[in-house]
Amino acid sequence: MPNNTVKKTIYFLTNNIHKYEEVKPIAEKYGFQIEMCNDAEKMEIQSNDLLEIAKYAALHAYAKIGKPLMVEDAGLFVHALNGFPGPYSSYVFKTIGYQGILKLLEDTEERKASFRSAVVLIHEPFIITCIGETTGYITTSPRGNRGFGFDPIFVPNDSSKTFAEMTINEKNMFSHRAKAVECAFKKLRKMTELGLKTGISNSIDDK
Ligand code: ITT
Repeated sequence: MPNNTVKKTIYFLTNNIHKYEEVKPIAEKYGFQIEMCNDAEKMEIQSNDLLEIAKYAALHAYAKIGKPLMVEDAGLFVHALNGFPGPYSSYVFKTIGYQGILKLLEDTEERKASFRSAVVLIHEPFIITCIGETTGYITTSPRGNRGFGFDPIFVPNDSSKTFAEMTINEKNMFSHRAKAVECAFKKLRKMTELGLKTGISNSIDDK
């Protein structure tokens, strides 16, 4: 294989098949293919900052795997709960679930919430970071059976459907993850094209 061949596979460090399915069409749109990579090795530091968590996990995994990879960390931030569960969304979902969030908001009219996503993509010599945010509100009861996590109780602004009532394509038109991932692949495409033009393509060849 010639030296300047750019292999376009990015390993996505996640155990969440739904996240993979949401990210796949976006990566493809920019000419990359993603492969799900078991995140058993994923180091999750304790931090209030999603990007810090994702950065640490990506660098740690890259040191081990040495292949182009992406980490995406997301969370639900509920305004009336001062941003809870935020970076603790995974644990909160596993313990009290979305029913627990509905219960905490039972007598609250303030339903505003946002989903945030932090993406870290490493493709030597580039380290790309992007943030995506989608604001909306928490419903009073769950609706829809698609998606995962808090999807049945979140309605993004400018929609009447919860994420769980949307197809993947529809969710990608609104979601925090789609915004962050789109930003990351757009930057990566720009940088790899520039790399090819300027002759630094060898350093992004993951053979
Ligand atoms: P990883 O293996 O990639 O870490 P995960 O399911 O743990 O997958 P995150 O850490 O990014 O995913 O997200 C933490 C939790 O936040 C997740 O378990 C969901 O409960 C919730 N969440 C994140 N993104 C969501 C989305 O798009 N829709 C609904 N819930 C979401």
